[in-house]
Amino acid sequence: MRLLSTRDLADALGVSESSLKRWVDSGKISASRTDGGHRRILLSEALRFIRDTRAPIARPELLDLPEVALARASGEDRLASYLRDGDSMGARGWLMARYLEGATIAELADGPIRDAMAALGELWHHDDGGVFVEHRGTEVCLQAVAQLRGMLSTLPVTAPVALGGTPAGDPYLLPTQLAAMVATEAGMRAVNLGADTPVGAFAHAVVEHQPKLVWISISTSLAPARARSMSRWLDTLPTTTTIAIGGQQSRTLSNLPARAVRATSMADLAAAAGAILKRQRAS
Ligand code: B12
Repeated sequence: MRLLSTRDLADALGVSESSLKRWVDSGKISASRTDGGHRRILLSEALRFIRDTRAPIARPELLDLPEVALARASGEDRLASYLRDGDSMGARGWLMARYLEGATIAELADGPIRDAMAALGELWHHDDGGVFVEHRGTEVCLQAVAQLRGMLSTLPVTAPVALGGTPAGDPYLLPTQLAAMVATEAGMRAVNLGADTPVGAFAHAVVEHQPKLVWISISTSLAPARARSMSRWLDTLPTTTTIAIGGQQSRTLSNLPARAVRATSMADLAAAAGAILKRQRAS
């Protein structure tokens, strides 16, 4: 991870170096010292400070965020346009800029990402050209979301685990990736098993990771036999495990254990993760 000098960060934020040194010395920004006594700031710490204080970035390229500068320069204000045009840099810059302005992952997922993907999903009705644009845009969105995932802080090994994925036959990668990021942002260590995960694989993963939260994302209609085997398995989970079920076709999973939460948004998942962490802190 890159280390910034106080001059680097001051220039990026468009403030004086003396202000920046003051913020470091008062503990607003954590820094280490070189052998010569110079302050050095981790890029991740600089981004945390920018997000928490909503500090405007004057020169994003100085923080290794050239895509933010590019998205700004293009003036395009809709994620959907970047996805439709297959503009990977633009989509990454747009998402990252919103994140650095303070939007949470759940807000981005339930708002612009969901809306932009829904707009993309209208295209395949028309012709193969629409299908091509939809597939390309989905890939661009997945890349942008993955880059954002890399910016989330790493959590201590003592943090409780959240684990999830989509059932066998469900190819949808984006919602389960976002669920993992929402759990991480809430303070849980996320294990995302990704798309098309058989029940047996969920079962093995749960034995290994002992999660406090299991999420299942269902975007495509679940065949009755698969739904039965999934709900039988969920029933075997310890009562201390929170179960969250969501996604466009989550209704096709019936006979859930009574304690399973049916959720419609990533905000609901963030709330479930927050409640687990609150209980853990209290005990
Ligand atoms: C990308 C995409 C695909 C890609 C997926 C690629 C990949 N690897 O991920 C591919 C190309 C595989 C695909 C295939 C198909 N697709 Co498709 N696809 C989409 C699209 C455009 C985006 C889905 C997406 O990622 N959305 C973004 C996420 C973030 O939004 P979301 O799913 O709404 O999730 C939100 C909530 O539900 C919730 N949530 C989700 N999961 C969870 C989990 C938990 C625990 C919680 C708490 C909350 C939660 O939070 C999210 C954020 O708010 C949608 C359009 C749309 N409206 O969504 C169509 C769409 C879902 N597809 C559709 C169709 C018809 C198909 C195909 C049948 C097309 C075909 N003829 O082959 C196939 C079927 C594939 C299958 N096996 O089921 C239709 C479904 C219509 C219907 N209601 O039945 C849609 C709606 C497009 C449309 N407008 O017609 N698709």
